[in-house]
Amino acid sequence: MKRYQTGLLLCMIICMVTGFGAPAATAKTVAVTLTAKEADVVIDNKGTTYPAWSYDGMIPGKLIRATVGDLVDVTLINPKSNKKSHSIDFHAAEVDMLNEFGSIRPGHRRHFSFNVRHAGVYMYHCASNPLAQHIARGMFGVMIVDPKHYSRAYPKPDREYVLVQSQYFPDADNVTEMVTNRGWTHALINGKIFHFDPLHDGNATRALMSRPGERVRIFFVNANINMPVAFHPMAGMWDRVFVNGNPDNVLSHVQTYGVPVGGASTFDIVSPAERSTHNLLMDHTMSAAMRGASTLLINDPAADPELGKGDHILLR
Ligand SMILES: [Cu+2]
Repeated sequence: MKRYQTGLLLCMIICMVTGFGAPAATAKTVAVTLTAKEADVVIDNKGTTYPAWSYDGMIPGKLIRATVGDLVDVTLINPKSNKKSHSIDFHAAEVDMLNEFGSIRPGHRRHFSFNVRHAGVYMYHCASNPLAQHIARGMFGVMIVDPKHYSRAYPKPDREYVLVQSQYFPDADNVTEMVTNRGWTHALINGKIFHFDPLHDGNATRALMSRPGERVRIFFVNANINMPVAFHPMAGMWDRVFVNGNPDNVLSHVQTYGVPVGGASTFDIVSPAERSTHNLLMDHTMSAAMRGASTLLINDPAADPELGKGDHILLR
């Protein structure tokens, strides 16, 4: 009996340390209210403004996080003060595009709900006409659907970050340029050019951080209009890539992995434990990398313990 109890205790400790079995989820309702906003936002580290359309005035919109089996309960508000019709299209939803994803005029709201059945990282965006313009002007965001349990194949990470890449078209009314992939001058990461890259932008003040040897999980979404992304961690390797963010779709030790337009994947990187290092998380497509699509990851014992945890996963 004593041996049995000791074994059970050991198993519980191992489970707690490795994160196996956590989180023990019961299905819940995740309530989300999003308000379409037609207002200027800042699109670079020096304060340039742009006449955006966005959810709640933020590019990307708020991070929505649910667990497999949850009900996501959505309210979309299009205030009377707006000029355009707007909508919301969740890539995690299996519904009716003409119903749930339909456009609403200024002064109206839409309410619907859906169950999330598949773990992953998903884009959401406005699907109103012209689609290219509503996305290019900033109406997109990220939903993470966590699996019910971590496992050896999908371990609990030490830190998590959300990165969303998009194309910047300064001429906000030129839909032809957006559709034909001309006229984009820069790439945005979480809504700003070189947002977290002080190496390539003297006005950048922030970077991603981890301690050496930590497992850092990047939830990466491609919100471009026409450009696929070749996501690469300079001076490192993706320890694992979870295609579409699903723990069942695992690849090991990948140098560069493609993320299609409107797609997303989850990328784990583990830096050497015995030294401080830096990685540049970049789109290896040079037209994007050299115009804004690179992010510095600093792996240092003095890393801010708050970054990549709790509310500090989608940095702005
Ligand atoms: Cu819209």
